[in-house]
Amino acid sequence: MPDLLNKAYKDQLVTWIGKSCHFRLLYKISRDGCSAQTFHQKCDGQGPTVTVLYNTSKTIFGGYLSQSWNSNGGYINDNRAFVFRMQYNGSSSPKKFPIIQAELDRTNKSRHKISVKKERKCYAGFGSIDCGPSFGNGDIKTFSGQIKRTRNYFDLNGSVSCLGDSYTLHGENSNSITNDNLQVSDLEVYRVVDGDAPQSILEKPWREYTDWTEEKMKEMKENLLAYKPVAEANVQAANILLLGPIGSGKSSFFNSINSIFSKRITSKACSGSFEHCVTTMYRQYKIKDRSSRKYLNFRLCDSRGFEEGFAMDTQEMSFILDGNIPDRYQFNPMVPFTSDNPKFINNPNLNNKIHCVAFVIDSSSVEVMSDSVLEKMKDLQVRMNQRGIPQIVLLAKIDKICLDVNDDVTSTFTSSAVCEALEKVADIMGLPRAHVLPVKNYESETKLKTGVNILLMEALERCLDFADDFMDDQLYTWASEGKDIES
Ligand SMILES: Nc1nc2c(ncn2[C@@H]2O[C@H](COP(=O)(O)OP(=O)(O)OP(=O)(O)O)[C@@H](O)[C@H]2O)c(=O)[nH]1
Ligand SMILES: [Mg+2]
Repeated sequence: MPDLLNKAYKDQLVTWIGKSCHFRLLYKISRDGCSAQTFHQKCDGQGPTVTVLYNTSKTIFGGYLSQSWNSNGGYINDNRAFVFRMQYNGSSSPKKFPIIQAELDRTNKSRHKISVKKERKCYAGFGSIDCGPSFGNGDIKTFSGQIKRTRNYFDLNGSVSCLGDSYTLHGENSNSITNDNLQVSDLEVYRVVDGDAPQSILEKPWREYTDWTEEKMKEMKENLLAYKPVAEANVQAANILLLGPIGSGKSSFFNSINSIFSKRITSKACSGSFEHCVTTMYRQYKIKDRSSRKYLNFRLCDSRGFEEGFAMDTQEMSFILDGNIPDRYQFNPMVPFTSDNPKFINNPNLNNKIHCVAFVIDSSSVEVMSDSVLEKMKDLQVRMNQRGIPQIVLLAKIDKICLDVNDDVTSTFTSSAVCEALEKVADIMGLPRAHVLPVKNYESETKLKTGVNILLMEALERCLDFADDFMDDQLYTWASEGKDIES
């Protein structure tokens, strides 16, 4: 989910902070949920941060701390802290309100004398596990506990009535800074990182994708659960064939999709990193939804990876595309499958055929893909084109080519590294860029993540759309040739 702070406002913050720096989004209530506990999990100990609130009066305000947030239950002493207003009622109106340094008398008692020493103390922030970001001595209390979204905003239970207690307001007041309105569409906390922003994150996304919310994820899941192939095709399940170089993430893609519907990380298909192919058996995997205990109406067909030094039998691949090869067929590069094999499916119908091919390509090795592997894929594409089978590329392992995506996949569509890899793959494969879908498979995670699920399901939805197009096309061809669908 892209951050909301525009470049001009970021530049303004850099000027106020007084040194070259850039901003990394740590926490965002519309994405991560509005909970004090989550805020502390994501922001404690992260060094300097900027907190930004966007209220429903179109006013943007917040605060900067050069010290880390903590959950110690005490004040954060920071003489560089400030609160600010960026925008007021929809118009740009930047103003910085610096911290007031309180002079405190500290009494030192030694055996012989009592001395009073002046000490400067700043009540810049308050770190408590029960509270979201809090500035000053109650100047800006954002929220405590957990706040549920109300329609399209969060009605924060904090207050700004003490604004001006610990920060100098230069004649302004809480109303002219915040409208005294804590109904916010969002609250973001950014880590302030020294140095200029790396080029990897672009100002504008290269592909429009704005909704990374849990609601969107649920909606996508519902859509996939409701998916049925084109009714007239009389096909029980759409068949998506996963193809690609060894170790590119084919089995992991199936495992990841299976995990989403199992509601936990699963690894039914063996995956791993070995010199040779891990998958040696052709598998047509169905996926069962854990809640409804129903199978989804598509199959992910996992196959052996293309390997240098192992000649791929293109006839065998044609048999897979045409539906002549059964589930659980053990590939044997020495003895390819032939029509004499007793398991050979004669007269396959549309149920057995592949309806969409998804090439799985490791984004971190696009540059080093060998010519022989490329040649194999091109050769196969010719066979697919002859049959009119649609093709898609799943650009996997995007977490390996961009640190920001590794931190958080919601940066995928602003990552220049992902954009470059995608353009390169589209070019190599001769496919439109819209047919290349970035994904991150589950590999080291122990828990499901909303953003990862959304990317995976987006890719799967496209495969199913394409599979439907293929079935439609077959029906049309057969109708025009006067054949029935069983032929
Ligand atoms: N970081 C990262 N690692 C991944 C991703 N997808 C797969 N992997 C890892 O890459 C390795 C190979 O993944 P597999 O799913 O076994 O690849 P495959 O294409 O099925 O490989 P073969 O069956 O050998 O052809 C495993 O160690 C996975 O954990 C991804 O999106 N990100
Ligand atoms: Mg595999």
